[in-house]
Amino acid sequence: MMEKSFVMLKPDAVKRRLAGRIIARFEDRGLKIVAFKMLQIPEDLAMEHYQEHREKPFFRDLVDYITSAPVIAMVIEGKDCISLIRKMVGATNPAEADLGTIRGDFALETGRNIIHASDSPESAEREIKLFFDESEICSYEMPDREMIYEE
Ligand code: IDP
Repeated sequence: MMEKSFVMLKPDAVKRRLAGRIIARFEDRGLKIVAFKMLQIPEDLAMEHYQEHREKPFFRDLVDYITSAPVIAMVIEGKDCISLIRKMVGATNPAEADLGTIRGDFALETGRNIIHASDSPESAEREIKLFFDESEICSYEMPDREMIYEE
């Protein structure tokens, strides 16, 4: 099924100038970027985005980290792409992430794990709405679509 996922390059990815290489992995795989922006996340948006973690001991550090510098927020579309992108991103703790995953190749610690990706269709829908207006989500055909999908 065609899905949209919310993907965010965190401040450490931006400051370490890894954005191009990370984005290329999604493009190379055949996924389609349908929305894209750089922003410095305000504190209230950070707290809303990570609301499920508000009682956790690391919550304050997480909000400070995610608001510390600009992020690159994206909506990526593709067949069953929510779970696919989670696989490409790797485990939350980069020290445990498989080599070949984004976290496994570019990061070392949980609190500096460089990228966020939605973990379910419900969270994707919620997160896309938090960061993008409907008018910011683009629709276009990939000319090589039939080279990527069987039908
Ligand atoms: P995920 O980003 O892989 O979905 P979650 O468990 O949803 O992982 O946690 C959200 C984010 O909170 C993580 O990506 C990481 O930045 C941060 N985080 C999670 N657990 C810890 C922790 O134990 N210490 C510090 N930061 C954490």
